[in-house]
Amino acid sequence: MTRLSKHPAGAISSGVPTLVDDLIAAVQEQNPHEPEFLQAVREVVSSLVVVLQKHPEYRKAKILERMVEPERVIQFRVPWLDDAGEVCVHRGCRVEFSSAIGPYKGGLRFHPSVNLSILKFLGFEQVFKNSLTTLPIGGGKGGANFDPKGKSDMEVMRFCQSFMSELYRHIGHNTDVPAGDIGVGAREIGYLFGQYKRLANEFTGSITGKALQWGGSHIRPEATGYGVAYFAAAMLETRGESFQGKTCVVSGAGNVAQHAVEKLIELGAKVVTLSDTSGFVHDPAGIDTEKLAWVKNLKNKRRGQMEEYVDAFPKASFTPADPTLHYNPLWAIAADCVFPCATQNEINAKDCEHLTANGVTLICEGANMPTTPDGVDILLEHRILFGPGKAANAGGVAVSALEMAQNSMRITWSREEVDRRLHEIMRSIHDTCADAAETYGTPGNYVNGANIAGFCKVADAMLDQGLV
Ligand code: NDP
Ligand code: 2IT
Repeated sequence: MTRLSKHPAGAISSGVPTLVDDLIAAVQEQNPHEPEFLQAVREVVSSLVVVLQKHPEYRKAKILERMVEPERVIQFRVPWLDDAGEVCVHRGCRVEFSSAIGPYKGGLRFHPSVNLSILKFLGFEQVFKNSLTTLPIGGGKGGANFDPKGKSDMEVMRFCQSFMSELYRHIGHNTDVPAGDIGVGAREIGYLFGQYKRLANEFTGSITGKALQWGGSHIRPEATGYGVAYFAAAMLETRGESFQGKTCVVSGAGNVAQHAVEKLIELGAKVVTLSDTSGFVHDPAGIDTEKLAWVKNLKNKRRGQMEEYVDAFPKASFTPADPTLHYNPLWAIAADCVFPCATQNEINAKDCEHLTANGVTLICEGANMPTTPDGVDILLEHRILFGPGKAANAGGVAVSALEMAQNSMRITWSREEVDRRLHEIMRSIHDTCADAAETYGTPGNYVNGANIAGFCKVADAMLDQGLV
């Protein structure tokens, strides 16, 4: 028996805070070198005290204790040859976290920082996110500590083929359906799917984010960013506001950032920043559709860095990334609305102090867990509209699930149809989070709302399915 199951089944509800503290301590003890995973667990679990108090059946069945343990973790060697003929070896992994409400579903991340802690935090978050989408998908995440940056297309292809040569035996359209994430875009998905199809000898929807011509869905590339903007618009609406004339600060310059900016411009906002690992650009005149097209070409085709932006648009300024600073000057730029769309823990408490001092109205997370917990506390204390990633960025995986549905039916819905469904889903996620926050006594707190609503659906499924 592990420490995770030491509590008596009938713990009285007044003992729930202790139960939760003990659970966090046990997770820490069993996963001592996984700070990101622990951070994600702590955040979710602290929202759930009120739920466990109300639902002894969840306590009795040890739902939470089971949910913090992935159903399966697969780790494997990825050997490949670079263009110079050198042997390279990377570590691949797939965390199959929960299949309570559908096949494991979640992206693959290729980035040198990838480790088990990061993949477990992402897989854990994905369980709740996918539950919120209204669609039947479980949660998972995978990836490798491989950096596609600076590699030739043929090197990326050889890596993807080697990675899939192991992964293919664990996935499938009814089992586990990977997709993209940081470092895994259209090019990587193409190579991964090609190798999957070759090994499995079947053309099924076992990967999403495919190109439109061979099984992809309209709007999937845009879905995460568009969804973030739709979610933020719904939050603004609760205060009778819209994006018209609002100044927005966005981080990242990849898939999520590009399409968030595209939709924000369409909704009447003025976006003044974008960033990548080289630093950030500040363009006070606004990044319009023409400049955005230039950025898309830079990042998706030429695979260059944002520092080049000021050569093309000299009225903008570029601030190089400075890891010695304890805050990011990007978040000190005055704005009405803020969209972190790069990576985890990119906004800390100091940054949140700058944001609140500048009178920010809304922060909506395009990335997964981009705000540190002490930062989130500051934003909530100031009653800023705060959309947590697991709700706000769920549009990407939601349209992935729509891609799976289209693949199963062997049909393709129109762009308008998918966008309409995405819009409806984001509205539904917003309302579900708002309702759950209200029901459990913290109106306007979308963090609690997302955690509670995401949890209850999975918990009920687990109760129905017995001890598995
Ligand atoms: P991309 O690889 O397309 O873009 C990532 C961007 O963030 C790049 O501009 C990259 O800079 C920058 N970035 C990455 N890591 C760091 C870092 N450590 N410090 C500073 N900048 C960094 O990824 P996505 O846009 O797909 O993903 C962005 C975020 O959104 C991630 O948190 C991801 O998990 C999340 N997400 C993605 C979804 C999707 O559908 N793609 C769905 C839901 C969430 P550079 O170009 O220099 O590497
Ligand atoms: O974090 C995420 O939700 C994603 N990277 C998208 C996952 C997916 O399966 O589309």
